[in-house]
Amino acid sequence: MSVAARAAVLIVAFLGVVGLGVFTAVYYVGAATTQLPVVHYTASSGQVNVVLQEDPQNDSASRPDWVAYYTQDQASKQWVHTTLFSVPANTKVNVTIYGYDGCTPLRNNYFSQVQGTLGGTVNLSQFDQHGKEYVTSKTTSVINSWTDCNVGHTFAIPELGVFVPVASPNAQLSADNLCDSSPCATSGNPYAVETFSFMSPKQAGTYRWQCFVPCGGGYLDGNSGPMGTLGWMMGEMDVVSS
Ligand SMILES: [Cu+2]
Repeated sequence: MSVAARAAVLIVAFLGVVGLGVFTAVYYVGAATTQLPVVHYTASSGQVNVVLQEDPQNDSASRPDWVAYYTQDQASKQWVHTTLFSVPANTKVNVTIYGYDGCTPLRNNYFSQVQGTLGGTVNLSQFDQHGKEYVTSKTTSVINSWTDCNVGHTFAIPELGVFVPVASPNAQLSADNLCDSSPCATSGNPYAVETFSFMSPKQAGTYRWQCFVPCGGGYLDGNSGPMGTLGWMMGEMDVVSS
């Protein structure tokens, strides 16, 4: 082969590799990060209320079987299929999470320990599908996912040291009666409600949040799919200057 022909082959091969890289970035990374709405929360009296739910499934056309978080719009109370929200800086953030998905023992039970919340605790209530409250407003610093099956996912903002196990319905309710249509409603479904607070940082910026239960069913070690995709088990909290 002549030098020119070899050079041509090399250039074509190089462009092929570049093209594949661009395609991968746009198709897999770009597609997952575009088109997601951001729910903006505004404070009153120095506090802001963030409301989330996590479900065994979701109402998307593309990935209906993936576990997912939803974020509640502050004004309309509509559930938005997104994990992007914003809060003002240096503000007390009160988080409420409705846990509809069933229990999965944490792979590392260290994350049963509540960390980084005000008081180092969460407040927990659990309801069966008839609305009967079987755990009432319990303040706790641990939700031990290995002694009882009662954790569905986690909510963690590693950069802020916030690690919160998110409660699920108990083992029997998880096996038999879970919500099967998203976004889930409190009537007719078993669920847990958990509340906790933390201070948003003084520094404006984007803070990644993440579930630490390897809940990507059907993926290697459960660590891909929804676990690695914004809008499902991974999100961003934008902290905006107030
Ligand atoms: Cu999860």
